[in-house]
Amino acid sequence: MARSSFYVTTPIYYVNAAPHLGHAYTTIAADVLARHHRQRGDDVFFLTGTDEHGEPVKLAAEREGVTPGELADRNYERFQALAPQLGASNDFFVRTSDPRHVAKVQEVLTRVKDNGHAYEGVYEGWYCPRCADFKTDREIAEGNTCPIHKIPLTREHEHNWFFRLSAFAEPLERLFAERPDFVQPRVRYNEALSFIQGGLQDVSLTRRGLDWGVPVPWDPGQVFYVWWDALLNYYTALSFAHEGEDLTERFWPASYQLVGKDILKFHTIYWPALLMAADLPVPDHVFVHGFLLMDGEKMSKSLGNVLDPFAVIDRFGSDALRYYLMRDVSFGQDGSVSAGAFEERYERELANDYGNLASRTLAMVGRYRDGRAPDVPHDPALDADFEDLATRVAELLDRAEVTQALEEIWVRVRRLNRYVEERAPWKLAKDEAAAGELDVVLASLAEGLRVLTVLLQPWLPATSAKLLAALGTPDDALQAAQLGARRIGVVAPIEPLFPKQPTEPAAA
Ligand code: ME8
Repeated sequence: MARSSFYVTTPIYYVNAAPHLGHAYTTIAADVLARHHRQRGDDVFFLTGTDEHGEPVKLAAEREGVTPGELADRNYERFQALAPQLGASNDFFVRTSDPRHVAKVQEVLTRVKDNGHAYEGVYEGWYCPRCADFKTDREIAEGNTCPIHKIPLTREHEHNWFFRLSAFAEPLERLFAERPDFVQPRVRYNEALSFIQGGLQDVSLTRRGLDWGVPVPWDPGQVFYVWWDALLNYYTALSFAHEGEDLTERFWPASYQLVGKDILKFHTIYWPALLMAADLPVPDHVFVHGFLLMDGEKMSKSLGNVLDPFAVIDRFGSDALRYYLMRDVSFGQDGSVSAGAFEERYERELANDYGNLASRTLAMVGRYRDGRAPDVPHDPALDADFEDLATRVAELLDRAEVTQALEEIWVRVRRLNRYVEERAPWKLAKDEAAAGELDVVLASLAEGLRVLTVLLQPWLPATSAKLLAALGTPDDALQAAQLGARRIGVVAPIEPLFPKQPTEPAAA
C-alpha cells in the first residue's frame, strides 16, 4: 500500500516577544500528530517557524531601540530552540525573513493580482497594530478597542492594493458546505461560517509607508500586508525546506493546520480565499484550539516560574509538560492551567499510574523470573480492553482529538493497574502451584505495558524510548501496538520514570 502523506503545521510565532506556554501548547499538539503519523508509516512533514514582518515586530523593535531585523534575529533563535526542548520533531523551521520565502510570496501574490483579485483603493477603518488586523464592525470592543489586546484601535486611512475577499464569500460557503470537517471543532466551523454569512469586506493586500515586509513587485514603496506574507509560509516553505528538492507536490495541501482561536478569521477565511485566488488547493483541515488560561491573580512569581515552559522542562522533563498540557486542556476548548494541577497530574498519573506500573512490572519480572518475561500467551481477560485500542486511537487522532486519544490510552493504564491488584503476583509467587498463573500474569503485564508505551510515544517520546529499550522491544510502529505483536525477552530494570520531586521553596 502506498504511504499516505501527512503535513502538519503550527502558526508561525511573532518574534516580538519570547516564547511562552501558549506557543508550546500548539507545537506539542502538532508534534503528537506528526509522531503518530510516523508511527503509522506515513510520509510526514511537520513545519513550525517565526513570523518576522509587519507592525507587531516593527513596534516591538522600536520599543527596544533595535531594528526589526535585529529583534527578529535575536528572538527567532529562542523559538527555534523551543521546539527541540519540547521534544518536538519538526522537519523544518521557517522564517518569513528568508529570501526564498520572500521571493515565493511575491510570485504567488503577483499571480493573485494577475488573476484579477487585486485592485487599488483607499482603506478607511479601524486597525489593531498588535493583531495587525483590520477590524470589521463586529470585531470591535467598547470604546473602539481591540477585544484581544484591550488597546485602543487606530483609525487608518491608506491608499493600498486590496484583495477582493468579498468575491470569495460564495466559494467559501461552498467549501464549508462540501467539507464539513474543513474547520474543526464544529463550534469553530460554525463561527467561521457565520462570519462569512455576515458579509465579507475586501481586505488590504498591501500597506503603504511600512518598510518592514515583503516588497510589492509591481508597486515599489509598498509591502504586502503581513498576514498574506505570514499565511503563505505554509506553502512556500515546502519549496526550500530540503536543499535541492521541492516538496510542494509531495505535501501540499496540508493535512492539518493547527491554530489558536485568536487567529481563526485569518486561517478559516482569508487563507482559503487566498489559496483559491492563487489557484492552489486549500488544506484538508484547520483545527482551531482554545486558550490556556492563567488566572492573573494566581500568577505569583513562583507559579509563573513553574509554568514557564523552560522551567517546567528543566525540573520535570519535556514529557511531563507535554502530557500535562495535552491532558489537562481538552484540545479544542479553553482550559485553566496551574502549577497545582500540573503537580497533581504529575504525581497521580505520571508517577503513580504509569511510572509505578512500569517499575513494578520490570521489578517483578526481575525478582520472580530472573529478568526474563515468561514466553507464554497473554491473559485473554485483557483482550476486551486492548483489542481495538490502536485503531480507536488512530481514529481519534484522524480528527486531531489529542486529549481524547490520550484518555483512551490512560483508561488502559488504569486497567493494567487494576489487573496487578486483582492478580496480586506477589501472592502467586509464594505458591509453587501457581507458577503457571504467575507466568501468565507477568507476561500480560509486560506485554500490556509495552503496547501502552508504543501508543503513548507521541505524547511521551523520551519516556517511551527509555521504557521500550528496557523491555528489549524498541519497535514503536503502530503495528506493534497489539497484545502479542512482539516478543519480550530479557528486561532491564529502570530508574523511576517520573521521580518524586522535592517541593520547591516558594520563589522570593
Ligand atoms: O498570531 N493558549 O503569532 P503569535 C493557547 N504570527 N495557545 C496560545 C496562547 C494561549 N494562551 N497564546 C498563544 C501570531 N498561543 C501570528 C500567526 S500564522 C500564519 C501567523 C498560540 O506569536 C496559538 O497557536 O501571537 C496562537 O494562535 C498562536 O500561539 C499565536 O502566536
